[in-house]
Amino acid sequence: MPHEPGTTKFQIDLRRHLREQNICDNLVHLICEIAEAGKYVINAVRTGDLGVAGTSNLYGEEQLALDVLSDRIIKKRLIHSGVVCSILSEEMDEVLNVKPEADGLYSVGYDPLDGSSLVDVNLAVGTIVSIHSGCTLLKPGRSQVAALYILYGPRVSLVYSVGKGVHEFTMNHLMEYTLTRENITMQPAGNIYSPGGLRNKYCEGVEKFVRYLEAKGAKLRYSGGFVPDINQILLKGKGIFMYPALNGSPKGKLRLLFELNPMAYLIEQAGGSASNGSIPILDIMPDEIGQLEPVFIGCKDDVEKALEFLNEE
Ligand code: AFP
Repeated sequence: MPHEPGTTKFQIDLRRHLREQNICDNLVHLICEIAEAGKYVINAVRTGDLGVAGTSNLYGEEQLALDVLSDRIIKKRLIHSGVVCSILSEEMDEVLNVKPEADGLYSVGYDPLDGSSLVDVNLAVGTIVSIHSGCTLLKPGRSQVAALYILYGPRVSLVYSVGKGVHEFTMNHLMEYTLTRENITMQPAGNIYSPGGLRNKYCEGVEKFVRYLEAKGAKLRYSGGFVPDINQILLKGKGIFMYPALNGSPKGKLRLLFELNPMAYLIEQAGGSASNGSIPILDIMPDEIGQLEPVFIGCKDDVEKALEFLNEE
């Protein structure tokens, strides 16, 4: 969508860019509310308590005070947005029904602070959001109407798609999000790989794929944070992230509803692909809210190559 003449892309703020996508006003409002919540989350990350909350989540993972605070900030914003009917986050044990089913409402699945355990060593973390129309999140990721993440790094950036390309906004000194990249696209193959998990627990096919990548000179880039690791591959337009099935953890570690589906939506919108090793992530019909899936996500040819090695087994 070309901008009005005389406007440089750096003057385009998030709300205006969303309006140019010709989407429902409620969806514009919802994404802007989530973006606004990110300003309070970044403040909590920069100054908040790094201790434990004394509770654990659905996965038995100890919750940090920041996990709980970030979740509360976003949840409150979603509830008061007036356009959300159901909410689910990584920090919740069950879906929260906010409003009865009605037209123009959305369901939101989110990881409020993915990688939170990295904050106390000052590494980048992020918020990941999946948006469906209607009141259920237990649908294949391909039916999402939007996905976004907010990356709390040296700069705060927000990357979103409503199915019409992938666009990056960066927070300026006034804490406004301004357009910095539009219609981000990925190359067919790349030279970065992010191998999650423990290599000594990889199956033979994944081990052979990693050796193939090393032989072709690919560079290992892995921070332990899904958002910065995906952001690097997306913005450089080249590479693959994987968190495969591990011996002892056949479904890997990452959550389908609020980590893999939104990231797969964004990567596919940028021309990449995402698979669980058998089928595209976005085609998986979720059985339960806490479902985990192995993942190979990034450049289309790199993901295809990974599947070749897996299928040789
Ligand atoms: P935490 O949220 O517990 O820090 O886990 C982060 C994460 O879910 C995802 O952001 C990373 O890609 C992945 O785990 C890293 O897992 P490993 O530490 O097992 O490599």
